[in-house]
Amino acid sequence: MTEDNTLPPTAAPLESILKQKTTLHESLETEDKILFTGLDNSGKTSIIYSLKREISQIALLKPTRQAQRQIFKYLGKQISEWDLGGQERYRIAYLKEPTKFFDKTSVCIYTIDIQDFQRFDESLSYFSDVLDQFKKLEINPYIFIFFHKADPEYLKLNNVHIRGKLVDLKDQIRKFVNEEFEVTFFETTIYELWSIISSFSQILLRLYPLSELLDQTITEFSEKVEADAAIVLDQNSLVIANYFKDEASKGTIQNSTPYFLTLLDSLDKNSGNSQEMNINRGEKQYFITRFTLIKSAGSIYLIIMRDLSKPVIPPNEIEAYISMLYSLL
Ligand SMILES: Nc1nc2c(ncn2[C@@H]2O[C@H](COP(=O)(O)OP(=O)(O)OP(=O)(O)O)[C@@H](O)[C@H]2O)c(=O)[nH]1
Ligand SMILES: [Mg+2]
Repeated sequence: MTEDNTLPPTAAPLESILKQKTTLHESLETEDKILFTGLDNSGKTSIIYSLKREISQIALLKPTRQAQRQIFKYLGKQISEWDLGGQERYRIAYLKEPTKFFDKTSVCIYTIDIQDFQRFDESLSYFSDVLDQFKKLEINPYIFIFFHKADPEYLKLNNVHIRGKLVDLKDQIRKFVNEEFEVTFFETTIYELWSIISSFSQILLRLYPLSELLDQTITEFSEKVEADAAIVLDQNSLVIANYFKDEASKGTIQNSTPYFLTLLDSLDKNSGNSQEMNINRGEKQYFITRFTLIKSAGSIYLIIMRDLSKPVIPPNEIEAYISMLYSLL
């Protein structure tokens, strides 16, 4: 894993470079510390790999040695992520030096392997130790409990049993927390990447305003697919997020947008389920798609404008971006 400190490409217009440099600079200064802690083998490092979409690495994982600190970018934010190896000897070491390991934590993600009943008491006891460190340091991080390894197959076979156990665990955790911290529970599994992405997006929404996350993700996505402009609109044509490489691109896409929306809607009515269109117009190619969010009945439109010379956007890039939107909106 590498530190991601890349600066924006020099080809970008000055305005956008300045904007990004400020953002990068500000976020480096105010970078939020996210602590992943919990017993050994509970899945912390696997969760981090899942967030980075480095799933293939999970099969090769070894127990994490001591504390591993990385900076990584997620939803356009620089996150300082601390993965505290959970083996007992390390846990003892962290508790001896709370300032070094626990101080300045904004978010604490505590993972519990829900398939490992035998170790629930041990996990609760360490959780209580971690809370004590925060209290000692007089900090008040958000606490997120990941009930991890909530694999679909496992839940199907053990649902009744596990539900009872999780209710007990939640009660005990709330008792420890004693309303001194804000605590939220998630069920996660590496077999449903979505469970991890959506939990993490909700966590970031506690730290940053939604508008900021939307702006940064569309910029990141547009640069990746070499778009001149991109717009996300809701069904009332209200702009949810947008990116323009320059003023000319802004003018071109804004002029074309009403035409595309009408076209997409009329196509859809006449020809069943066509929710995607590729159109070449002038020197530009446009990709337009419409999708529905689970939470609201309305549609969301994504319009991307690129130079005609660019190759087609890989569908998985579009899917990944739409997944981000799903998890944020
Ligand atoms: N069934 C299942 N196994 C998982 C899941 N996530 C991780 N694992 C497995 O759990 C084991 C431990 O995962 P790690 O990510 O190394 O655990 P860790 O918490 O980082 O452990 P330490 O580094 O020792 O603290 C690995 O064999 C993973 O493949 C999951 O969602 N479901
Ligand atoms: Mg680990």
